[in-house]
Amino acid sequence: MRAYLPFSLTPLASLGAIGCLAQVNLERPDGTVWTEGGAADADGDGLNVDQEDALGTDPGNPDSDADGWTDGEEYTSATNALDDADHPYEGGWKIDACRNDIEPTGEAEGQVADNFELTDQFSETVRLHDFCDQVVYVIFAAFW
Ligand SMILES: [Ca+2]
Ligand SMILES: [Ca+2]
Ligand SMILES: [Ca+2]
Ligand SMILES: [Ca+2]
Repeated sequence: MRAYLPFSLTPLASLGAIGCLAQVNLERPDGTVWTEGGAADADGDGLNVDQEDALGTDPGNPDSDADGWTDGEEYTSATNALDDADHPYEGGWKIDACRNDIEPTGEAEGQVADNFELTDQFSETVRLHDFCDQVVYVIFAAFW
């Protein structure tokens, strides 16, 4: 099942024919926008050929790592389009690109916690650092 993602691809020009130029405007969750002109998006994944070259993805395959998410969806979701174990959450949870820059500092108030994992209501493993720059409430309970 594919869930709604709160991000969108905004093609400034959608030219379908191979060899045509297309400028594509891609916005990531943190608001950064990547505008790149280049040969048209022949595989329909939302990335033109220059963008695919820059990312190392296959311009002839909409899902280069075969994880079920297109290269364009992965770029705008800040996941790795070349790693099938890394993809957007089914629940549509926003993943921020800063997740790879986080260094845990400890467990005291004000420190950065380890990148622990929990299971969400879709039975998918979610990782804390994916939600950097967002407010996250974590409720713990223990039973004996
Ligand atoms: Ca493409
Ligand atoms: Ca592609
Ligand atoms: Ca993919
Ligand atoms: Ca992936």
